[in-house]
Amino acid sequence: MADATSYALLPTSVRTTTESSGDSSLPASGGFFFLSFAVVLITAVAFALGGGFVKDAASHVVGAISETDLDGELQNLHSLHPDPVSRGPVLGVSEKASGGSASLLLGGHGGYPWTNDMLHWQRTGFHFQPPRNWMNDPNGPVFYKGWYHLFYQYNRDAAVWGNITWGHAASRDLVHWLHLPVAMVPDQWYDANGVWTGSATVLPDGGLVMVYTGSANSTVQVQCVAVPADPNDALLLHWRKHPSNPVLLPPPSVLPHDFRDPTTAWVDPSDPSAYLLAIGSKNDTGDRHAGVAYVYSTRDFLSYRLLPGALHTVNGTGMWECVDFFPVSVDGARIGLDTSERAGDGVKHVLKASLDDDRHDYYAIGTYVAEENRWVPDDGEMDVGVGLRYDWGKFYAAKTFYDQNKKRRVLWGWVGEADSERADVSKGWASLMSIPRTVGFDTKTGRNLVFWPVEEVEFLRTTRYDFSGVTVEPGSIVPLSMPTAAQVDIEAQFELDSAAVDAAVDAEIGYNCRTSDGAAGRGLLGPFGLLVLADSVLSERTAAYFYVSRSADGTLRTHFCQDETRSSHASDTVKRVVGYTVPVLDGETLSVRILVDHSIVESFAQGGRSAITSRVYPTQAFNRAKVFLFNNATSAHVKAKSLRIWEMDSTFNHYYRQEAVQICSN
Ligand code: DQQ
Repeated sequence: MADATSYALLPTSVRTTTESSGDSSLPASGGFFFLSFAVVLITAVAFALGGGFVKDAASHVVGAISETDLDGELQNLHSLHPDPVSRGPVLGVSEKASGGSASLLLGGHGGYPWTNDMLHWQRTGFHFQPPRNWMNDPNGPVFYKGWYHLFYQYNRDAAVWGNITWGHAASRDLVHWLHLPVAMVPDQWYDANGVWTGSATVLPDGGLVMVYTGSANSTVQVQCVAVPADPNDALLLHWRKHPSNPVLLPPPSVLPHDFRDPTTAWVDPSDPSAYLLAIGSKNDTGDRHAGVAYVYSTRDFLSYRLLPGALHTVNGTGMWECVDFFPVSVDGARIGLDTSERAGDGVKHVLKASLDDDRHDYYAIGTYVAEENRWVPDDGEMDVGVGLRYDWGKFYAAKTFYDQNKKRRVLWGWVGEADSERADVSKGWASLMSIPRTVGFDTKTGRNLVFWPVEEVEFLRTTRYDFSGVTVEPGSIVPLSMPTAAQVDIEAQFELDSAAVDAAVDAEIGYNCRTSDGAAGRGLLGPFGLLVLADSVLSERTAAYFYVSRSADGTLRTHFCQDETRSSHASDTVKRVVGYTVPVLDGETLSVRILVDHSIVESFAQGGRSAITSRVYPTQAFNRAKVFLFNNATSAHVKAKSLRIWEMDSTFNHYYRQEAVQICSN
């Protein structure tokens, strides 16, 4: 599909600056790199003439599932429903296809004619992904005997969801990984349909226990326990499923396939010899369609007691998958708290649920009243499932862990594909993990969390390019000259010209990223920001941008959005405009950090108050990805007060063997 955008490249000025290189600790002025850029004017129609949006095209597929009995089950269902049916619900969990339209079910034909070079380029350089095949949720992340462990939902047979095992990798620093043999496979009756999501609990003596969901068959989910076969093995290579499994069956009040994904356990504040853990579920009685988090008490992880009531429930939100529940320090005294930290002065609790209905991770901050088995959101209107999200893009089934090594809380999220299942099968893999992000309370707003790439990501920065001080005229684009921008870390701060802001009394009211024209729209005070993974003529580009509007009461509102709609000529990828308002306090400049790593773009606005993740699949920009500044506002000049871009090293992950353990240990 050719992009309908027509614009003329009209260089109006050329400027040179110096910049630093190599050691990223050097100041910008200390290096010898030469920068030149052209300011390119475009007309209002330039962006606006772009092609229409390609909305989500839900794919309905039946893919490669190895167990014969399950195949039989799918066949039966398929004969009842002549239309394609999705694989997930049949097997007791939601849709797992990537969302693009060229599905395997349709014979694997059609769709964009991807070349091997393009598909090969889509693999990332510094994000975690298994060497091959399908991955989904992060499981049981933990720091154990000097190693960070990441387990994940993994199909070792194919690049589509099914036959779920626990993949496993370990790392010294959360960015360089040692791929280890799978930790658990479906080899028991109680997890024959899949070893599903679970969490790790570190015991006071340093021991470790995993509680996970066994999918016994397509209609029953049970909870199971596994422990390290050799607790002295820092790599945790072997796991022993407990002979008492399953340790927990669905209570009579819930449907047996709506009972999954146990959290990390925390010490019961009223009984230090007991642990509590939460499990997500759904209450479909009447027309409630409520998401629910139930809490169980246990002393030995083998026998459990359901506490009366529920930790929390929200009508209309449907099945809560992958619930997470953890304390945050609200006075900013500590960046992370152990999961067992008690509620009280300076400590609130975050409840997160992954909504099966819309595949987004929602959270709220509130008060945990342990003695009443109750959690109450600070703001009822911003409750779980209706308010804040961890990320406004493609990001699901996330899980945090307390890193006792660096005393921080770290978040992993599953970033699925937005291309077709057929393309996933061709490239031989599907899904990435987000960059690991620290999670903390935003002491400035007092209302939200902040998410930020772990500091170890900065060690991957190599050559730095500094474009600070560039002013972008209304309706213009500025190419940023650097050799390649497929793996970069960008940090920018923008200033909107204050005269234009004051004059913009008529700035649009009710702007919404999702329903807007994205980067192609034009308003008095936006959109402006960066175009990444762009080709030189901008026929493909992904925009991370701000848009300042007014609220009904006349105050300014800032939106942070990501526009994927022009990210690829391929029409069988899901492309959307995503994002939401982001708080900007008096005196703050607008700031964004963007991690670009081939087919993933992760952006963090205002120090991480808002995060957006996109998957994009360029057909022109691949291998020669460029970055541009743009300002499509009609009246405001925008100055990039600071703008630095680092090339990023690859993490060159290793497969498990003794030499690799040595290399990764150093
Ligand atoms: N993925 C797992 C389930 C969980 C879902 C199955 C969330 O345990 O509810 O792969 O993506």
